[in-house]
Amino acid sequence: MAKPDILLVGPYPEWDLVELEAQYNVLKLYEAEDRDTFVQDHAGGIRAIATRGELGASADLIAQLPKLEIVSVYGVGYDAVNLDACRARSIRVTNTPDVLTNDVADLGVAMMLVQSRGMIGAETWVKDGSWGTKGLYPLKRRVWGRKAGVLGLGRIGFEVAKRLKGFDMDIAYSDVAEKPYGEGMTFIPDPVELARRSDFLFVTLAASTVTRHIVSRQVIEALGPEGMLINISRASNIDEEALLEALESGALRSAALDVFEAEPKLNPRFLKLDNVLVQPHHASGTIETRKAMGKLVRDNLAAHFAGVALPTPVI
Ligand code: 8YV
Repeated sequence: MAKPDILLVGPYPEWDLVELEAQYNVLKLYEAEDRDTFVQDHAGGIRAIATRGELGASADLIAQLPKLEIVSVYGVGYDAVNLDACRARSIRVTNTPDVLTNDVADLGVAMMLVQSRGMIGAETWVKDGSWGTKGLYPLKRRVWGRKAGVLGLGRIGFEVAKRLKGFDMDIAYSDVAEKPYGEGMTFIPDPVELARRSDFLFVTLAASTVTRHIVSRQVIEALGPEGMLINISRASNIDEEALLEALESGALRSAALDVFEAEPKLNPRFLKLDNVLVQPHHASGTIETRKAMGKLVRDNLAAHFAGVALPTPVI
């Protein structure tokens, strides 16, 4: 029996590619010289899309694939998949939750520590000889015992909060409703009020049209000149122009960001700032977790083509 055609939107690690190519006829969109022609040439046979969280599947791409049955996302965020276009044609969508939760939370907390304690600059201080010529490294800011806000107490937000308790931090959170598992934390529905009472504000909520720019200019101003913003969700959750202006003026003390609008072509203004820790969208980027994500992508595809329940359906 012929292997089903699947469209691979972005590159997967070799260990995933080998497994996929054993089961499917993998069409690599990202290697095509002319993507539109490539899709048109193969459209009639493509039954599945395998994509990445940040790449998704647009309404235009979905419309070009008359035989499409499923979109399998390598990532927990499916905001770049046009769900309305999928719903209209009963196209299934899956993602890879849970397997990456702890890695993402780990990196978010690490980013807070590295930025607040100035560890990137401290390593330069040693390596460029400043320690010997200029003496003691400038004092930075404490983390333990201070106030943290978690915007979105979902799986990742909860794991961030769990880690912050280990630093004896005073933790509050915002979400659409108070959470039964939020004991020991203060529920503050309004993101502006959450920012006002926080020294460190983590953005951990799933991105959607509803959450776009939820970290508004007002939230950023409320976090203020002593505050730090940590984003391990999606850039769309933040008004990036307002963030840049606040960082450039000192209205916001600092930020630690793993995601950016138009990444990897992030706004060059970020690169001129010394109060921002920039990271290349690698919060889930460990071998262990990416192998688990790849397997979940394949398990979802296999379940679909076997006609059995999907392990991690979105729709
Ligand atoms: C993924 C992410 O690793 O899970 C998501 O939604 O953004 C990342 O954790 C990335 O999408 C893989 O390309």
